[in-house]
Amino acid sequence: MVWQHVRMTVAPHPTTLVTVAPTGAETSKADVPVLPTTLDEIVETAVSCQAAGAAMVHLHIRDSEHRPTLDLGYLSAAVSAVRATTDLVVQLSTGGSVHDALPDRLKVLDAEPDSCSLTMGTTNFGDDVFLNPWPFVCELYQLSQDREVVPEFELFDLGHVTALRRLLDTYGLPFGGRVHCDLVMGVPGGMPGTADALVAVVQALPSETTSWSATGIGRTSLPVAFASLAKGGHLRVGMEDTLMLARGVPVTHNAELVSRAATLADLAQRPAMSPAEARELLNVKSRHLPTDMPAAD
Ligand code: KMH
Ligand code: ZN
Repeated sequence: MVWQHVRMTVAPHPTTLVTVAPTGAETSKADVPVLPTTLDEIVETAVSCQAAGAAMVHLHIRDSEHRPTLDLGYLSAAVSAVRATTDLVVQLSTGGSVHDALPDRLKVLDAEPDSCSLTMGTTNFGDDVFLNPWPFVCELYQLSQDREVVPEFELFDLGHVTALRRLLDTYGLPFGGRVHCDLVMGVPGGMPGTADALVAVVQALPSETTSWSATGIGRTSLPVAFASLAKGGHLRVGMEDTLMLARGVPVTHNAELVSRAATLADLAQRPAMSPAEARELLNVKSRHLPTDMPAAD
């Protein structure tokens, strides 16, 4: 067998979706003052991260006291501001914080994001529990179909793949017809951030899956990124998941993590894709006003 003739069964996408998750809900501003929490900081972060190679932003919003909020006014203001200043696909978290009530998490879709996260099961989350009971998952999924919001299925464990299979069998394909997953690895209580775990999940993904990314929490960020690229996946990075660039080197801006991810994608010869390519990949509804087009009065 001549090695040049060896083919991969599924060709990886020629470019890499880099998603930035800049803030999260679990780190406090007091502990990490450079965490973007105000609207101005979120917008500046989104603009810088798009320039560094991000095509989608996964947003958690904070209130005026820098506390996580699911208040519709804050959410809508952030969606509008990021849309007005970038071309990024805007994904709102429906996971919120571990303390958020399930009905409040459903209301996130009222802010009309392009995409929403949708976690496929309950997970121990450090000392807390990230609650995602099956009836809630089903309700949120059907709401995303009704509201024409493209879900990103968050998989924290191998069992979440089984739940995704069940969801697709019960309710059919998401709005837009694409099945995009994100492996969230290395959460204390979820699957480990290892290449072995990544391969096990990827091999079990439903055949309807059209794209997937992976993110590794904390020090698993780099091994998960390498494993994802090696397996043909996309990348999520950001201060929601990783606060250190290396031992003793804190992240000072999300763009550092995005820029590093874009460099890895270049090395893998699958450079970071543009927001326009990401819209096509995920088939999000056209809600976005291009940045060069003035808003109508
Ligand atoms: N903050 C975590 C408990 C998501 O955004 O959908 C949940 C989370 C997942 O971050
Ligand atoms: Zn999140």
